[in-house]
Amino acid sequence: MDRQILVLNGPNLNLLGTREPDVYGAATLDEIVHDLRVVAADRGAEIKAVQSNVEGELVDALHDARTWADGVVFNPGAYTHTSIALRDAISAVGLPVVETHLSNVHAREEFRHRSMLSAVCVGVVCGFGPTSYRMALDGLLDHLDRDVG
Ligand code: CA2
Repeated sequence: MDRQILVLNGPNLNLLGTREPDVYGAATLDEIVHDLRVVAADRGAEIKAVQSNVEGELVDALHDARTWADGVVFNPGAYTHTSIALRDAISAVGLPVVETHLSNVHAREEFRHRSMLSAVCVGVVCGFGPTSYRMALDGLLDHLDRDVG
C-alpha cells in the first residue's frame, strides 16, 4: 500500500502567496501542496494536507495521524518557538515528523533561533522556500524506507 503522509501547516501559512513574498515566496499553500502530491505520487506516497491557525487543532491533527499516517511534514509556524503542547503531541504519537520552514529561521530574529520541537523530530529543513517541503518529504520517505529495511 502507498505510504500515507500528513502535510501539516500552522498559523498564518494560509496567507502564503498573498503577503510578504520577500520572506516567504510567491507560492500559495495550495501550490506547494500540489507540487508535493506530484513528488509523492512519483515515490508511491499519498498526501493529506491540513492547515490550522489553532494550536489545539494542530495537536488533534497529530493525534488523528497516529491512526492512518506513516509520517508528517510539519511547518508549525510561530508555534515552533513556543509550543510545549505540540512537542508533547509529537512525542506522544511516535510518528516520524520533519520540522519544515520556508525561511532560514537561524538568519532571522533571535527568538526564531530556538525550536521547542526540533529535538523530538527526525529532521529539520529550513531556508529553501517551497523546496524545503520537497526536501522534507524526500527525507521523510527515505527515513521510512530505511526503517522498514
Ligand atoms: O519560515 C517558516 O516557514 C516559518 O515557520 C514561518 C512562520 C514563522 O513564525 C516561523 O518563525 C518560520 C510564519 C508564517 C507566516 O506566514 C505568512 C505567510 C504569508 C504572509 C504572512 C505570513
